[in-house]
Amino acid sequence: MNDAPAVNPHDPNFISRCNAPLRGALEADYETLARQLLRRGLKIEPVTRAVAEFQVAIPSWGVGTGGTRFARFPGPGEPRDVFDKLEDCAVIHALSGATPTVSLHLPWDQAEPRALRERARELGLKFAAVNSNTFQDQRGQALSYKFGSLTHTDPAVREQAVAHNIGCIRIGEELGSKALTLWIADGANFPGQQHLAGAFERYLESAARIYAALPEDWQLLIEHKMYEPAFYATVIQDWGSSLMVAQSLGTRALCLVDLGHHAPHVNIEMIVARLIHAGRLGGFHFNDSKYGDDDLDAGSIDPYRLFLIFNELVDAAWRRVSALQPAHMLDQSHNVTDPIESLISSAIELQRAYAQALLVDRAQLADCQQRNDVLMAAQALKHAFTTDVTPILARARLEGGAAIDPIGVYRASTYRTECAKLRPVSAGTRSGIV
Ligand code: LRH
Ligand code: MN
Repeated sequence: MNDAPAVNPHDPNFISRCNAPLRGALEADYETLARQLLRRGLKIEPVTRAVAEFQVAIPSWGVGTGGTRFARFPGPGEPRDVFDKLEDCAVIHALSGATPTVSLHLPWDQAEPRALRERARELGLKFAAVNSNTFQDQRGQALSYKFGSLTHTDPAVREQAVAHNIGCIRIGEELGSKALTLWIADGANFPGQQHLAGAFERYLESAARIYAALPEDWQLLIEHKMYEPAFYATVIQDWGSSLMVAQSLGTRALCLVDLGHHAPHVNIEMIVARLIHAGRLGGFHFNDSKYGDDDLDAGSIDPYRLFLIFNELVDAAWRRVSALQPAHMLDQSHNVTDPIESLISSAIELQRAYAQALLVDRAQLADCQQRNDVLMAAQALKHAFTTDVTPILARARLEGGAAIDPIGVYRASTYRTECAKLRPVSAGTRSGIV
């Protein structure tokens, strides 16, 4: 940004100036926790190192204020375009140290790939999976997706949707991405509206053509969703449908789990365990929800569920499950908070769940499970979950040149105020997430 704001939150000197008065207390808390863990036979350093290496991608569509079908209340300094979004993503990474990649959504983030790549490089960012969009009709689009895209009964509409996805792959290649996330809204609102088997077969045929266009080092991430915008049947409605697709397409087709895409009370950590068993867990869209696809901040409603998901990932690593490298991404809609603050704190809540999962005494847990000592088995998980790992998370940030108190630094900076001056208020309270 050629007219840099007065106090730039990603200025390392500013960050270390803010860290200085906090270092002493952090040191003391860290030593206390280290002693506590040592009494449990656990070394703190490997956990801190693992947390420092943990990365999660930021959804470009998450840095602008989100909305619902009722309204959207834009905040000051809304990003005007993908370049403003990259600026905001750079602030999130500078302060959290955990978000070096951005997941773009096309055509929402359409821009000249070389300029995008160059700007990202300047900001120290890279691109994660790209997301296609055949759930909206774009201006000038020939054929409508009202009745579906990859599964539409009209082969010309399916052709248009396949071409769009292949176009996204080509742009992603220029950006250095290595995956396409494929979520489609295709489905029905009424019984009888859609032939359930026929729609799935049309999906498989269309997806096979997208898969065939993948560069050999790319992955196709299939994202299932129970409902919305279809309210009776969604073609890729659950993990079973997603797994069937992945297994029919090929080894580089994997399943992406968006935490908000399940019915309330569904055991998502069990789904994660099954997809790991099948060797098809490709990634996550982390968020939280109480009812539907609420896209709330990760760990804000049910942090124990988030912990149990990371517990499955750490357990698989402990069992040396091969080639398990799920792509971690956030997918949230920030309707009433500053998106930058929500994304910083959400990235940290993922690190928290990961660090806690690393503190599970897996040998003790396995022994309790073997002897059906139910209570002690449950206690083994709760003991880790109830450990306050905040000093580990802050230490990992400090060692990575990020902020001990990232929200404090962000608020002490004048970033949002400067953005408000530079970025005119976007007119009107449009609904929808962008
Ligand atoms: C669908 C979804 C999908 C994105 C969209 C923005 O609900 O989770 O991942 O394309 O949100
Ligand atoms: Mn998602």
